[in-house]
Amino acid sequence: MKECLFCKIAAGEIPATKVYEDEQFVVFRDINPQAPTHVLIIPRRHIEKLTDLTESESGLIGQMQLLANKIAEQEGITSGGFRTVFNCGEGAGQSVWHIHMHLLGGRPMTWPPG
Ligand code: DGP
Repeated sequence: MKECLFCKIAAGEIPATKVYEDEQFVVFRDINPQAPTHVLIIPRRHIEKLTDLTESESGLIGQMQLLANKIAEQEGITSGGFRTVFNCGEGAGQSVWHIHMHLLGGRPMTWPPG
């Protein structure tokens, strides 16, 4: 998607601190981190929001979580606990219209989130 910020980051057209990338996914540090580790896991494929996922894409979220587990290990935040979050829709705080999983850790997490 030409005008999508995260598509541009995935393509390397806009700089970001990438911590992982492969053919399907890119992981980079959030520009406004809410925890010592705060990265965003995105599929390269442009999908606006969770509710746009189709049956054939249902495996994508599982793959993203497995990748989050791997990055959490890499970041050393597994034993302390971490959180993965999707915001879906404006009311939930989604501000970038390309699905992304937040991975946060490195500090105690409270509940409920704001
Ligand atoms: P959300 O509110 O769930 O749509 O999360 C969007 C996140 O994207 C937010 O935590 C800030 C982050 N973000 C926005 N613009 C940029 C950017 O240009 N670079 C990086 N690295 N992160 C960004």
